[in-house]
Amino acid sequence: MANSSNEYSAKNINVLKGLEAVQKRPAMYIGDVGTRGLHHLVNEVVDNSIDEALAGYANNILVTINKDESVTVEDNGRGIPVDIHPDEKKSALEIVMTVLHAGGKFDKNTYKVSGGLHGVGVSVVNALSEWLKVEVKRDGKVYFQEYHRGVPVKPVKEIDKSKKNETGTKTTFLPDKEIFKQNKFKFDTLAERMRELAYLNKNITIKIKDERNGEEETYHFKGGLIEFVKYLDETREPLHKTVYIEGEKDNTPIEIAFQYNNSYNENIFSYVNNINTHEGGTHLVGFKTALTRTLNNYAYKNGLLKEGKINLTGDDFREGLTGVISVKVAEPQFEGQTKTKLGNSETKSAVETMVGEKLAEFLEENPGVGKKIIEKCLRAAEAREAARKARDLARRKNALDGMNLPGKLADCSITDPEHCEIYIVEGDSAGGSAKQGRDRRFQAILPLKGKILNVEKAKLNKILENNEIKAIISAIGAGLGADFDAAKARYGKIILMTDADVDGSHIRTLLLTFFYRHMQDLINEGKIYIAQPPLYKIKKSKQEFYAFDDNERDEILKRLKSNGKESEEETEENASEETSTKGVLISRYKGLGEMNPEQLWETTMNPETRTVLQVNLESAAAADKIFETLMGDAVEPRREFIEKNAKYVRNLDI
Ligand code: 0RA
Repeated sequence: MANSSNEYSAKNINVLKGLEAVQKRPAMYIGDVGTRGLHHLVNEVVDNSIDEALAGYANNILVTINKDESVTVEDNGRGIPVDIHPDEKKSALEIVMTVLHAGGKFDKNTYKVSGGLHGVGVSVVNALSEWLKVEVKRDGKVYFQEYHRGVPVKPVKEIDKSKKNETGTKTTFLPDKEIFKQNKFKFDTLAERMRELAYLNKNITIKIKDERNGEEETYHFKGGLIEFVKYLDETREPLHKTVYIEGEKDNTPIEIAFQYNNSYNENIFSYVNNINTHEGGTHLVGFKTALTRTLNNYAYKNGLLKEGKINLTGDDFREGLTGVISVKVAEPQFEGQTKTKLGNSETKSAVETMVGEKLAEFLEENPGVGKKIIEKCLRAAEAREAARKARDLARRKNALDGMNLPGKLADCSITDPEHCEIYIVEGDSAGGSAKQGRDRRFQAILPLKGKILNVEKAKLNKILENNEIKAIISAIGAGLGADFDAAKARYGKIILMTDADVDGSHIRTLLLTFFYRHMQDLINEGKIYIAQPPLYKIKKSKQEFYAFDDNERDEILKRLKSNGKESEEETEENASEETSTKGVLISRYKGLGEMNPEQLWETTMNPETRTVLQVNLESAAAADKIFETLMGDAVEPRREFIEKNAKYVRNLDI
């Protein structure tokens, strides 16, 4: 008898070619094969269920992280069609799961994404999975198919009956360990995205479960973006009830919510087809233009601007503004460095027109709110004027423009930013070691004294008076805030090097807050890094090893133990003192200052041997929330956040 499985595989030559392309160059399809890429696999599968929900057929999505690190995504949509495709002689389900970009062919009415990382199709997830199993409930039956590294094991098969009215799709996959070296899913990373999706799509309920530890969350937000804005401003005080705009203009569904609060930061997050457009684009421009024009008109018409006083600029209308803009675009064009900038020009006019009309209406109906908003903007204009004066003063003294580099900076000799890096180092003693240990050709060192100012709580003019911050601004030499120009940065890498203790992590967070609020393009362009100094030195006779965490320490000790039978184990938890066990010496570094220049170079600064973490903005909304919670005025949410997320904060990967 013929081996049906082999015969079956033989028909899949074209499919194999497609899958191989994905397996050979996974990063081309999912961005990278690190933690980020791993989590994108789940997002990709969930996106398909969200599409089904947006088409009006599903309202429930369940994501489960299973004990074996596989993930299951279930929805109650129509179920992927299973009928046999007349040309291909295969089930539609099989085609969706194995042919690149086949998903979209079946349904043209939803807002699919082209370009960017999402929307590559579930077949990409299939190609990058050791195995994937899909179950479809349709027409009172349950259909099933399984794949190994994207290749179907058998044709689609009916495996059960289901209740007539029950429909849906359930996909379970185990990412390929040969491709994803880091294959552990983080609940928080997935949950953050599910929460965001639930805010952006108010009719859907998304539940996420972690079978590894029983953790689970259910997200459903009746108020949609209104609740999203409230969540973002949980630790700030809103000045009025949230402005909410919803509707469709020129076939573009638009949803916007915003409010002014008691902070000085602008926090507008924009989305296209549920994707965070970090770099903004036409929808955001349309919103800003309409906001400035409508508020200016309103202020003028109602006599709220005093004759001869300050003019209000666009920036003034956005100080202390938190808002979310979400649009659905049928054929989005994504541009920019990270392909997260919307290019469609028709979207600008759609958003601009809609916001112009509806905001004017809102202001007429809520004159009290209108007055409060204009007063807030006038205060912003006054502060801007004060900051401008402070900046002019500082400029005259050459403190900010890089002409006069800070005295503490040990600059490098090469001047091409591409090849230069600056270490911003906690404390003078570590700064001293770093200066001696560095390669002075391309590495600059800027030591900082103590804690820098918390920019989350300060107005711009105060920020500009702070010496440590002035030193950072002038060393980088690219201006600040609205005037910041990342292209002028004097270094291609900016590396934050702080101690591996509580103070060090606080200083690192203060620095990240500063870069996030005032030099965000450095983060967008991937120029900010976090140095990773070792936690332990392990010495055995003449050999020295460094361990960067407890696991690594234990592994090194195990290796040494199995090499030399004489060195019995006895690894102490929290060995903060030098611990000697039969010739093995373990010391824990208390701070960077304890390392001599050679050690610092070898472990933390030598590009050949060091590890540095690149800081990226996976979710700008999440980053904003973290900074505001950690650095803002409200104490109680901060305490709660730290208690709940102690682990997460330590590994702050904004
Ligand atoms: C195209 C057509 C139909 C359903 C789907 C796609 C669909 C895809 C996914 C992916 C995950 N969950 C899904 N649910 C549905 C149905 C066409 C019809 O029934 O007429």
